[in-house]
Amino acid sequence: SEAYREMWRALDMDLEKHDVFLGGLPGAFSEVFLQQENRPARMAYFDNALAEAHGGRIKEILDQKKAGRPVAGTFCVFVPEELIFAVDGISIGLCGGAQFTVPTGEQVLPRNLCPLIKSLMGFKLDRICPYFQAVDFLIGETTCDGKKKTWEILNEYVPTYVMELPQKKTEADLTLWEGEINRLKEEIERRSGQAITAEKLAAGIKKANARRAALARLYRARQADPAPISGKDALLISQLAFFDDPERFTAQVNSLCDELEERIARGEGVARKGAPRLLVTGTPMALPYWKLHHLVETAGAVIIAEETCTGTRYFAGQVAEDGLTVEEQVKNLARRLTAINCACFTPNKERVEDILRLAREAKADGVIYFSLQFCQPFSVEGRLVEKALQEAGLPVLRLESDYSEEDAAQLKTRIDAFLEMI
Ligand code: BJ8
Repeated sequence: SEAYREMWRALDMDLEKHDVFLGGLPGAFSEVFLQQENRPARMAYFDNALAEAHGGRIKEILDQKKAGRPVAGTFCVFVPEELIFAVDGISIGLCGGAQFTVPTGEQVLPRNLCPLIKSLMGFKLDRICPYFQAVDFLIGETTCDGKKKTWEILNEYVPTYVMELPQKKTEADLTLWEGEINRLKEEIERRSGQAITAEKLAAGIKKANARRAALARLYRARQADPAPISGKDALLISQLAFFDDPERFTAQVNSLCDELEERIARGEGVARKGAPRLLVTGTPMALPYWKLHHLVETAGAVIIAEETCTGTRYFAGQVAEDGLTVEEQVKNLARRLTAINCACFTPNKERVEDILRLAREAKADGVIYFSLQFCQPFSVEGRLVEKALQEAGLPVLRLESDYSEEDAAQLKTRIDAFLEMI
């Protein structure tokens, strides 16, 4: 609408490029999502949330910003959004999942870098992401080398604060991380002009915990056979978790879970009973990356869990709510470090244990180990995971890909062969 165009112009967006970018999305969305059979009715909320991602949701954020609420962008599930919520701030997960912006990212970054990083950089340079235009500041973190060094470049365009995330999980690392959370707290206090009291932080922790609990409930519903919801729809919900208003989103996920639980009670599913059930593990899949899920599910299998940061790692590690002082609360926030098993850590054998447990809980027939091209942590760790899965007798298919569609036919052939074998 004209009102949205006015809003985008005010955000200094490149309207022409943005038109081209948005132009391709409805067709892709319809093909990937709307043509699925027997979708849960309550997916309607999430379909609309996606449709309004550059419209209604941005307007809402800008109104809240005008009312004095700070807006922060993040790129990693370790960054404690609880601190942003504590000052009534808005937290947006900004990883990029679109091939469209990769070539622009490559103007300032090496080509042999993970597409997630090139895409997010391209979104900023192309000025086609209203969220990137609306944020007051970004919070980066020292995870993989690619991300860590990208913050230095991104900082030329948007103020980027960097948290030092440790790479091991000893007591010394927990102490370092606790200090980093305290420093972020001071930064957010300075930017928002508000002191973070125990009461405010408790409210922030509750908000984030409630969202994690709702996503965990969705994950449990997917363990049913037949699965009551497709992997594609579950992935879309995870992706929207990074943008949507957390309280409204949580209520909608819980309402969807009510519907899914009724389906389970009736024995009703989206895929036919007996369809191969696959667990996907590896790198995160940022919006609008749906390629792998679409290929797998159109081949007749159903994805019943993702051990990724757009899956179980996002909601891992509830934060204890028993902290009475801010110091105790920050300690509780820091302890979440031990619950998320990202390949950026060494050693990281807990991730292998997570994958085996998730495969068992969700009754997986096989596992797809997925890495984005040039992601060193996840592709190197693939060998350990593959070995452990083989020892446990679980078939595993290792795939590496980027955001382009060039390898779709080749991936399809390998997925088909895998499904035939399991
Ligand atoms: S906790 S997975 S969100 S770092 S950007 S590591 S895909 S080369 S995203 Fe991540 Fe936090 Fe870990 Fe999760 Fe590889 Fe790309 Fe790096 Fe990536």
